[in-house]
Amino acid sequence: EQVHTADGQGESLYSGTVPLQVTQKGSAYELRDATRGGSHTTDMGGATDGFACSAFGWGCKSGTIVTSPSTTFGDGTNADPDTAAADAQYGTAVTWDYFKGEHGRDGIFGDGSGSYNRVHYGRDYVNAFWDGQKMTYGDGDGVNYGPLVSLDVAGHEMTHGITQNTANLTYSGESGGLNEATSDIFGTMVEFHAANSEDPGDYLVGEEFDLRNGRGFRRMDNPIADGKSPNCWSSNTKNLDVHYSSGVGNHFFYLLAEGSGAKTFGGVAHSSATCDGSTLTGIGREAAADIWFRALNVYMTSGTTYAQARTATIDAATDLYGAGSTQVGAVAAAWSAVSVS
Ligand code: ASN
Ligand code: ZN
Repeated sequence: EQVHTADGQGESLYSGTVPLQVTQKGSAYELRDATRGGSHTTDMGGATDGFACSAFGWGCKSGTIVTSPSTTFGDGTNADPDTAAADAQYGTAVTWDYFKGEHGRDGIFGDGSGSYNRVHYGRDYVNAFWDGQKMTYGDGDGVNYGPLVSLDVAGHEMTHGITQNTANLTYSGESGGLNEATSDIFGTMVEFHAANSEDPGDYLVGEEFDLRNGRGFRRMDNPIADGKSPNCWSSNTKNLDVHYSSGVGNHFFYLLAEGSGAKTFGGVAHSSATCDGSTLTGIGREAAADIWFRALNVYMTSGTTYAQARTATIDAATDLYGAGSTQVGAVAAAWSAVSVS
């Protein structure tokens, strides 16, 4: 059967009016992007997976493909359930384009095939996740948090898929912290990649749907601001929840890209201090991200520790910029600045 792809658009919650590739189905349109491996978005209508899904891998629900009578999806408000779907689908498109354009990665699986998003998962669910096959997004509780379909979180969840299909960092201990940091790093890069006036790009994670103070769950310039994520490595880092032990990797990446001291992103003051008192100059986001991606794709393995991540990123920077380059020196200095030697 021939696929009829059409230029559509989303009226999103967090990114304004966004372009979407949609698929004609009869006299209607599906939120399915034939130009990006058939990536699509389904609506769970408040349903969740049962116990048997996580325990045995059956009883998982796939939701209903989001459909519109026109090429426009959503109305920019939560009154229309297709609005959050438009954000999720847009997040997939931007993440797809970021990884393909910047890192030559052809989708999560590296073979050009797509995955899918499930939105409106559960009731008052304040989380999002990758389960090995697809991304799932909750609506938040509507009081402190809105739907978790912002670009940084979409990029974060899709990056879990890419990590699983590259280094496959085990999701516990230090490798788990590196897995989480990888998702925060590329989720942030995706946000910058799509930077628009409504969401200009910053090193906060989840600020768009934070209805309390707009600061989100985590921040990379000063991870300890959440009270739990360490700025500096210690022998206890491996014992922390992976969403906190990521702080060391997030802080490293910020220092490598932006350097120490104060900067402003998206109108939000950022400030990063080193653990060893050094002063660092950043090498820029693109170089830092290229180094991290090559380390993830070529050098890191399932059991990589922070000390091994230092070696992996130095090796990646050496490949990309040459031994003795400014970038290699900056990678070493930024790891030392988060107490990883
Ligand atoms: N939102 C979380 C994450 O992607 C869900 C989890 O704990 N895996 O990290
Ligand atoms: Zn994660």
